[in-house]
Amino acid sequence: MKTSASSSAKPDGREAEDIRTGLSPRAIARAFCDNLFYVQGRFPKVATPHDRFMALAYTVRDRLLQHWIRTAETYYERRSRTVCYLSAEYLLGPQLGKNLINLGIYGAAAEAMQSVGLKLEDIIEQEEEPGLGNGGLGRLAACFVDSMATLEIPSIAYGIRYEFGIFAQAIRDGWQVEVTDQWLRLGNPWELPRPQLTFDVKFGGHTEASTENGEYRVRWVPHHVVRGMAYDTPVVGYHVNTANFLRLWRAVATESFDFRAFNTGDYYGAVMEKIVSENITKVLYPNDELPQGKQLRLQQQYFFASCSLQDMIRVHLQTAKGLADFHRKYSVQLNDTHPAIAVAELMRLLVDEHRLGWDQAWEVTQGTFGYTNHTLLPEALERWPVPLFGALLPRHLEIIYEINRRFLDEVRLRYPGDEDRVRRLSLIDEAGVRYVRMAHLATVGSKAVNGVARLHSLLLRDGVLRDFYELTPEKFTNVTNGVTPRRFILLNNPRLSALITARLGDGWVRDLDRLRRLEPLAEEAAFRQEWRAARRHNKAALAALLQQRTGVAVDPDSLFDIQVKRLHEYKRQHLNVLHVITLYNRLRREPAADVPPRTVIFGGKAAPGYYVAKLIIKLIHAVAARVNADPAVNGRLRVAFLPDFNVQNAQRVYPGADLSEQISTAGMEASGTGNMKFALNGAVTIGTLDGANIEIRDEVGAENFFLFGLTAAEVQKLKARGYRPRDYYEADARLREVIDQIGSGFFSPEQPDLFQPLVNNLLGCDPYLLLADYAAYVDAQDKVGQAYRDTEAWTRKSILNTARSGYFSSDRAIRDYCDRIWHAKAEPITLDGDPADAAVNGFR
Ligand code: NBG
Repeated sequence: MKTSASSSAKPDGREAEDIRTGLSPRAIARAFCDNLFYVQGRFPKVATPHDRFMALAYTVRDRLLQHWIRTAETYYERRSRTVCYLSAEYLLGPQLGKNLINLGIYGAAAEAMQSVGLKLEDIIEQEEEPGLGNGGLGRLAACFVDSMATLEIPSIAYGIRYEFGIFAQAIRDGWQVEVTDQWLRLGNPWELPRPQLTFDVKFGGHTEASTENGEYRVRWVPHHVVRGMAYDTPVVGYHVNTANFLRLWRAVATESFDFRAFNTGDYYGAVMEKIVSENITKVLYPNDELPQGKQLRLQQQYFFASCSLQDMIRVHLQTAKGLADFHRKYSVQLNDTHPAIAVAELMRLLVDEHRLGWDQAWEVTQGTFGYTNHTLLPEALERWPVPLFGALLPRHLEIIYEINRRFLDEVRLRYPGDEDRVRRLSLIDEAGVRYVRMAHLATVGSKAVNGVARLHSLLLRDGVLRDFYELTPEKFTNVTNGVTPRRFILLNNPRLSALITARLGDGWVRDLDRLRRLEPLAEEAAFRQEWRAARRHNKAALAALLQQRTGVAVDPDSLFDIQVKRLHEYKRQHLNVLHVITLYNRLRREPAADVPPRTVIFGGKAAPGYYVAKLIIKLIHAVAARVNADPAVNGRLRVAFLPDFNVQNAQRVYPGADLSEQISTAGMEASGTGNMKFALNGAVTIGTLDGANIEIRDEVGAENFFLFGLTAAEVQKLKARGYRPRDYYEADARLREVIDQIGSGFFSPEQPDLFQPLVNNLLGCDPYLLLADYAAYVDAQDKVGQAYRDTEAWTRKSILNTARSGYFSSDRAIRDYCDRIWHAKAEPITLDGDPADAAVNGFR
C-alpha cells in the first residue's frame, strides 16, 4: 500500500480526498508529485522518465479505483447477471492514454503535466505495453473489454498473466530476430496482486471410482497441484462510472508441491517441481505453429479455465444456495477453443466436487457457455492426442468420453445407421492416432456458437461445423467483429477526432453510427481541405517514425499503401510484394509513366518457427533495398518495413494510411479487424471478398473500395478442378518477369537461390492462389493509382470510409453478443461521494 502524504499533513482529510480522486489539473499535478515522492521515492531532479510514468499511472489508477469499488459494490448488492469472457490472450496495448481518455481527464492531465514542466505525450510514450496476445484474437478481446465497460455490462475478463508476452521484433540484415518481451521488468502499475485470492489446480495422477450411499463417485488423485493467484486490472468505461476488471492468473507453487518427491525425501526434486509449476504462466505461445502436442499449452489452458470457474463458483455461493442456477448468474464466452476445456471442468466441478447429478450439471453447463470460432484454417483447429490429454487430465478424459457417449447416442437416434456421421461428429477423432477435438467439445457444450464475420459464420456452418449445424441449427449465429473507437480513432488520431467533434459534437465516440452525419460534409470543399490537412499531419508523423526506425526517407505526399498484420502466407504479404516489383519494373521501363508516387509500408511479426513467413520478411527487405536505392525510380516508389508491429506502433500507422491492404485468399481470413481500424481512420481498402471486407464494402459503398480477386466459392471450385499455378506464370509476361527476378537472385545477388523456396512453392502448388489473383490485383492497384491522382475525389472516398464505419464499433459487437447470446443488460453505476468515506461506515 502506498501512503498518502497529505492525509497526515491535513487532519481534516479534505486534501487527501482531493489527491486521490480530484480531476482538476491542480489535483492531478499534486497527486503526481505526491506519488513521485512517496511511491517512487524520487525528487524531480533525479526522476527518470519511467519514474514520471509510474507517478502519473498511480495517479490515474487511484481515480480508476474509485469507480471500480463502486461498481463492485453495486454488482454485489444487485447480484447482477455477469458476463465472463474467457480468453488465453489480451493484447491490451498501453493503458495510460486510454485510461485518461475514458476517465475524461486527458486534457486536465496534459495541463497538469505542463504545470510541472512536463509533456504528457512524452510520459505516455514511456509505457511498456502488455503484449499478452498474438494478433487479432487477443486485440479483439481487449476491444471487447473496453466496450463491455463502456456499455455498463457487468463483466469479468479472465485470462493468463504471462511473464513474457509476445516477443519484440528486431530486424537484422533483413531478417526477423526475436527479442524476449520483458513487460514486467519495471513493474506494472495497473494491476493489483491478490495473494489471498488463489485456487488449486490439479494435474496428472489417476482417478478412483467408488460408491457412496448408493451413488457413483469419482475421486481424482493428482500427481501434482499448482496454485493460481489473481492479478486484477481495472477497466473503466468511456465517460461512465463503470469500471470492470481483468483478472489474470499466475501460477505459483503450492506448499504441497509434489506428493511423490516429498514423501521420498527428494527435496531437490520437489523444488524442481515448484519451478516447473511456475513455468505454466511463463510465456505466451506464438500462433501459427501447430498447437498439437504442446503439453505446456494444454496445462496453461486448463490452469486458467479452472481458476476462473472456481472463482465464479466462489462468488456465486456467497449469495446462492447451490449451483443449480449458475447459468442464470453467469454467461461464459469461450474465445476460440483455447478455454474449451472449461466445458469438461465445469462438469467436473459440478458433479465431483459439488455433487450435482449428471443431467442437471449438463443442463447448467450447456446453459452457461457460448463459443466463438475464430479460424477455419485446419492446422489451427486444436486437437490433443488422447494419451497426452489423459496423462495430464485423466478425469476430464473420462468426462469427455461420457459426454461423447451420451451425445452420440442422440445422434444415432436422429440418424439411425449413419455411422459416418457419428464418426464426423464425435468428440474424439479416431482416424489413426486418437485426438480430442476441442472445437467439438466447445460446440456440444455451448448454448450458442458464432463466427466473427458474415462470410466466416456461413463457411463455418457449411464446412467445419456442418454436421453440428444440421443437428442444432438454432445454436448458430454470427457476430461480426468490431474495434473500439476510443483507442482506434479518439486516442490515436486526435486531429481527425477533433475535426469530427467540431462538426458533430462528441456523441459519436459512444454512438459511432453518428459518423454518418459526416456524409454531407464530404461535399464541402472546405471540410475536405481540413480533412486533408489532418491526414497530411498524420502522414508526416508516420514518415518521421519510419525515418527514425528504418532510415528510409519517404514523401508524405506520396500514396501511403500499408499492410500491417501478422505475417502469414494466407494473408499474402508476398502478393503485395509481387505488385511492388511489377510497379518497379514498369517505372524503370517507363520513366514518364503516369502513376502517383507511392510508399509501400509493411509491418508484422512472423511466428518464430514459421520459416516461410520469415523468408517473406527477408524478401520485403531485399526488394526495399533494391528499389529504394535505384535512381531510375527517382523516389516514385519507396518500400519500408516498420519493425515490431504492436499496439503502440499500430496506433501510429492507421491514421497515416491512404490505402489499406486486405488481400487474403477469399475464405481464409475469418474477419480481420485491422481492416476496420484503417477504414475508420479514413483509409480506402484494396481487398478481396474475404472476412469482414465484404461487410466493409457493403457499408462504405462499392465505389469507395477497390475489389479484386476470386470469391471463396471460386477458390474452392478452382482447387477442386485442379489448380495449376504454372499456367498463370506461362500466360502472363509481367508475372513471369517478377517470379524470375525473385528466383534468380535479382534481389539477393549475394545469395541468388535465397528465395528459391518461395518460388518453388508458388509455381509448385501455390496453396493461397497468389498467381491466380495476381493480374486482378495489379489491375486494381492501377485503378488505385489513377483514383489517387484526383485529390478531391480521393478525399471524398476517405471521408465516406470514416463516415460509414460506425457499424464496426466493438460497442455494436458487444450489443449483438448481449442480445443474441449473453442476455445481459446494462447496470449503470452511480457515484455518490468518495467510497473511502462510505467504507468507514461499512466496517462498523
Ligand atoms: C483471428 C482471425 C482474424 C480475426 C481474429 C479475431 C485467430 C485464431 N483468429 O481474422 O484470423 O479477425 O481472429 O476474430 O487468431
